[in-house]
Amino acid sequence: MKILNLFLAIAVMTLLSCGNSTEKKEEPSIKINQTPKETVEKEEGVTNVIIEGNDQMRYNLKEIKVPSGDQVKLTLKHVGQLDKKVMGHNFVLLKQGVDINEFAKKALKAKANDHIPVDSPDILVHTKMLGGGEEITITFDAPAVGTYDFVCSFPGHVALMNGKFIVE
Ligand SMILES: [Cu+2]
Repeated sequence: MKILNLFLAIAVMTLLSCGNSTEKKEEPSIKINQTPKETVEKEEGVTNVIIEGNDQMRYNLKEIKVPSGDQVKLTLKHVGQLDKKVMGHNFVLLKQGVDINEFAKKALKAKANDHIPVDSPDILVHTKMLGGGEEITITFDAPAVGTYDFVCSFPGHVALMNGKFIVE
């Protein structure tokens, strides 16, 4: 009897593992169907830029290159889950010659305006502050040929969240 029980147990386990393996095989095909590839239509004279910010206080881009004379359609996506009060992200493009740390000090004080200093002469363009799961698109004309700094002006983020915006 004992041997028969053991045999049955093995048979059941084999059946169960077979069941699992067929389930696993189905997963990839479902995933492929659920994630259609993002298609960005190429418009003449328009450069699309998608930049992400995450819960680890990072942008996914360190450098953005744009041809001069183009219109820039920039989308900022907060791909994290944290609230904007604890892990807010924005995209602030600064004028040439502005020190990013000096700017961050001014931004720190501008809490009432989502850390964008009101009427700041340092800023070319900026997005609003986003929390996890949010995104926003802004459109602007590429500034003159040159290299510019972009930062997130949320308190403490500038050290990790900065990069170069290059117009060429
Ligand atoms: Cu940030």
